[in-house]
Amino acid sequence: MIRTPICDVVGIEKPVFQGGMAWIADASLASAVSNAGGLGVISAMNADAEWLRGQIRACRELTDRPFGVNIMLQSPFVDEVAQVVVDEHVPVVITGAGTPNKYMKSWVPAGIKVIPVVASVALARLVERAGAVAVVAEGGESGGHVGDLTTMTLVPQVVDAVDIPVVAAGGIADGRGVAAALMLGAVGVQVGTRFLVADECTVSEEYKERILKANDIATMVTGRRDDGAVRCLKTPFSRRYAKFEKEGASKEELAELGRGSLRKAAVDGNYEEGSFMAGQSAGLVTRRQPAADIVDDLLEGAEEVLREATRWVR
Ligand code: TUI
Repeated sequence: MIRTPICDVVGIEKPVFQGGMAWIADASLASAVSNAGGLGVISAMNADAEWLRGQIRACRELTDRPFGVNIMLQSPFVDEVAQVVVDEHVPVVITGAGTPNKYMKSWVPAGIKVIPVVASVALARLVERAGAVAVVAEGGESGGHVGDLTTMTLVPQVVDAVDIPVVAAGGIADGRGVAAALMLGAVGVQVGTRFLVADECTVSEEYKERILKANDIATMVTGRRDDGAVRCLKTPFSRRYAKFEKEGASKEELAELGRGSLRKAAVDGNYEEGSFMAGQSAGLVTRRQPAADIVDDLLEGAEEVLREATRWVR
């Protein structure tokens, strides 16, 4: 068994967070991960207030354990969903893609445990001062919106910079990754890509198949030119986007091309026009399983390699 300080901070048994994947992470997946002893997370990205409220209530019907809501700070609905998490007494809020301090002023006094995703030491320090109970240090191996640093370099630097617990994310999809994260000083992991193929994940079949088929070089990053870097599978859509970018398309033209693309992948399974966000760990994801088996495999796999970890020490 692996139990760490993050378990007590959020009231979970197993130090595994499920990534808050936009258009994908709903009450079905979140409740399955929470019931398995990890922290399930609902993504508020695609949602207006009423959709999110419905998902939070559905999640409460499906589990009596703690769960989180992921708020993507660039979402057009950010102000309204920021209020919903207060009204609905959501236990944990995880933020991404920006600086959450403006909202922490209402979340922290409401008793919400705020755990921002950070891609730099500077932001980790800032959110610690603003009352974050922990941070997720996310390296650029992850899917979706990514920063520049790798998990290997970011995690230990964030661990050294803050006194709150650090959860590692980016590139972690099996027990070896979990063990490595613990060696870097993290006390938990956040995993997205591997949960895409969980039985309880409601993403399109096409998306699941593409993840299962992906190899080590199956992903690419677009958007670096305009500081909105996004990692997704190499598909007709992402190659077209990259070509437009290279040819000097304006930000507005690119926004138009990208509009609705994540929904087309996640909901419609449209391979030609969809944006299939995924991390570099997709090549490690080879089988469908219940979410509970994924949580246990991550931790049991870590235990196995950690027991051997001193093999070369003389
Ligand atoms: O947020 C994520 N991952 C995401 S958000 C997302 S939704 C989306 N949809 C369409 C286009 C683009 C995105 C999909 N995946 N991860 C957390 C994360 N945060 N990664 C990197 C950062 C980050 C980067 C810079 C956080 C703060 C930051 O600071 C800059 C600033 O705003 O101060």
